Parts: sequence; C-alpha cells; structure tokens
Amino acid sequence: MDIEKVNSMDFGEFMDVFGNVIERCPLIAAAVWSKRPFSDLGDLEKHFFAFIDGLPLSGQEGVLRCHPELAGRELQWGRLTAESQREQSAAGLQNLGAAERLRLSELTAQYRARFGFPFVLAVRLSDPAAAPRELARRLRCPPAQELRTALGEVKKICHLRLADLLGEQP
Ligand code: 2AL
Repeated sequence: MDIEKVNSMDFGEFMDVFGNVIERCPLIAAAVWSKRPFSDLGDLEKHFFAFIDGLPLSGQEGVLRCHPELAGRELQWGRLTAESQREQSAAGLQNLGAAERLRLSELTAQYRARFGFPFVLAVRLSDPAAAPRELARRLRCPPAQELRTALGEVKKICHLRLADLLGEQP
C-alpha cells in the first residue's frame, strides 16, 4: 500500500486499517485521519507520536494500560488483538517453559504494582530471553523515566505495525 492510497481512504477505511497501530487506542487513529494528506510513512507516524506526546499524564498512562500483559493468559487463550497475538507468538512467548513463564509473570506483576501500568516492550525487536532481563532492569527505574521508556516502546510497536501495513522495511 502506498501513501497515495492512505491519503485517499475515507474515515471508515482508515480506521479499519490503522485503528490498532496503537494497541486498543482507535481514538488516536481517528484523530490522525484529520491530519491527512501525509507525505510518507514517517509523516504518518509523526502524527501518531505527536498525539501521544500531547496527552496529559493520565492519557499517556491510559495508552500503556491498553496494552496486554506480555506472555499473559490472554496470549495462551488466543484472546489478544491479531497484531499482539502475532507479535508475542513470533517472539516465542507462547512457547515458554513453565519456569520461564512463572518468572515473567512474577516480574510483570511486580512491575504493574510499582508503576500502575503493564510492562510494554516491542517484542519483535528482542528475543524471549531479553524480556525478563529488561523487565528486571526497568523495574528499578524512577517512575517518570520509566513512563518515557514505556511510551518509547509503544512508538516502536506503532512503527513496526505501520511499516507492515505500508509494506516497507522497518
Ligand atoms: C506487546 C504486544 O502485544 N506486542 C508487543 O510488541 N508488545 N505487549 C506488551 N505488553 O509489551
């Protein structure tokens, strides 16, 4: 799909295609549609990122809370969005051994208790062994820094999803 095609989409089409590039936050795509025409993929993604950056703290935390747990029960039950299911499965998180899954679920629970939102990591850019390591490291970060890191991961996920949709190399 090229950028001319994106620019020609009516609101409904745009939502069908881009509604989940920020996980379970279709409102962001709805707002971005108003910014067309877009010059290229970078321009399109800039508008998604600007919307997130412009949110108040409560909205940014809300975006993070819309993300599913990594390797959680929703993954095992196949109840994630199609995009998340693909990403988490491709990262090997569906095939963790019992001990690894337990370790990850203990860490994600600690993380959620400390920061009040789920741990978010662009899993396509890491390997299954990296997730618990990264979790343990980020658990020790100050909350304001961690919020910025987590939103950076949301943007990486968005970038990869947009690149997939536009058929571009990420
Ligand atoms: C996810 C997800 O569903 N895909 C991804 O890359 N990261 N979730 C998460 N909590 O980090």
